[in-house]
Amino acid sequence: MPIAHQSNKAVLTHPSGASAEVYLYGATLTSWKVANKERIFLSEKAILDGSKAIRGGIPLVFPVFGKGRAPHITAALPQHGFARISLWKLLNSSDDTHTVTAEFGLDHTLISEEYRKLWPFDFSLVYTVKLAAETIETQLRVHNIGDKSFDFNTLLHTYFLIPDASKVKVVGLSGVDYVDKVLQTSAHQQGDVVIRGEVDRVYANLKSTNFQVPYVAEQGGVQLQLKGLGDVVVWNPWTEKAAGMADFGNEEFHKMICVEAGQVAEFVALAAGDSWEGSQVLSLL
Ligand code: TA6
Repeated sequence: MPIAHQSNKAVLTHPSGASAEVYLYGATLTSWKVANKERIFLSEKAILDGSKAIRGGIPLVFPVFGKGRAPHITAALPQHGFARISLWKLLNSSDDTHTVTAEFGLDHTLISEEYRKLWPFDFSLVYTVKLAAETIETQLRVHNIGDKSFDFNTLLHTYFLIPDASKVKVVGLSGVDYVDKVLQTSAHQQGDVVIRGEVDRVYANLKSTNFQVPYVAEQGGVQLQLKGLGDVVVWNPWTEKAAGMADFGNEEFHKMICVEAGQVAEFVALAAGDSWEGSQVLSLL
């Protein structure tokens, strides 16, 4: 059955055997398997009962990246916004010879009173997951269905499962300026990004829409093809930050890298009645 709708998640299964799982909590995709091999990192300590953002998968950051800053209206919202900690609906699903598709929705009537007060805009989010034999596309559409314009950040906060963090690189960011949140400075990327310690960087104004994360010591890796997303965040917590997260194993930083596509360096302004969309297609190297 292409789509199995369980109480708290939807399971997509492609005739090729590829599969994906999306929790309604945050519309968080927590698994993508091709050839029976998992490609997405989910912490063994991740909390999956809807009481906290899921540690791993593809959490959806909206309407603010990180902690908003006063006087901006997002200042009082939780870190990374409310979308990843709200309960979404499965709107519909379909399948054809090539693709299994599921659409999830969240709007201002589905978020808590608290967040509604903090972010008093009428909005509708539609998140589409398209699973094919060897690729998966995740697309977010933001609709301003109110009579006031609003600003937002958004990010597909993707955690990739990798053999060894010290033996991967991110290709496609060379020549791009970034904000280094570890060293609290701005810098210019030269060559590929490698992980040799804690990395937390926001690359803005990308020069390409295509990025690869090849495994250096062995065959394989993943590729990201972006549309409508102009920034990439690269994150690995390494030892200290890993030890400081209760929902993350102390040694799990060896097995993951976050390469996150979105609009975070600046806010996107969306006028009343307007819509915005951005997407990524993940494929295998
Ligand atoms: O996207 C990278 C980042 O903003 C890091 O600064 C780190 O905080 C990470 O997200 C995880 O954030 P979380 O709120 O899920 O603990």
